[in-house]
Amino acid sequence: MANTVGLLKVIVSHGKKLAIRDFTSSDPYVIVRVGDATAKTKVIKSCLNPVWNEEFTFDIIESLRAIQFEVFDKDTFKHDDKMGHTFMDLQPIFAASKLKRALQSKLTTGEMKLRKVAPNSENCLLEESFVMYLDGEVVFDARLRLCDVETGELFVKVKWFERV
Ligand SMILES: [Ca+2]
Repeated sequence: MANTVGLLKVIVSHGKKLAIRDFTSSDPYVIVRVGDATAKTKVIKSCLNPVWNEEFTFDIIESLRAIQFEVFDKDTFKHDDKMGHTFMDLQPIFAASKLKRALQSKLTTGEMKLRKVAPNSENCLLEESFVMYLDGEVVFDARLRLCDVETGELFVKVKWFERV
């Protein structure tokens, strides 16, 4: 692929307090959008706190700024219902990766906070989070607020592998 700057591993971990779209529950799944590429988790039946723990890998091109997540309720006889959407800004991860490169000779195994990311109007974070250096990898664990929905949080983790 042209201008590929690295690989992003996206782990869709779990959801919390998701919205009800059937009688008393929902059958949630997540669509991950990274540029033109999409991936879909499995459907968890009748669950508002689903655990997916699914990992997807995407090629990342230079112009990409964010990844999108959409949650849906699977239905059999009608269109799937929306359960909110959210996104993750990739800039702090790219910046942390640059820092990691600059520090390379000083980094060993173990873990270190590379960059603090505060919740603001430009991101969907629910709490202050850190892009971490974990045994050679750049990892960002994020708790994201779902938008355009009455309730719901999405927990995702990304690992960034810069092409060198
Ligand atoms: Ca359903």
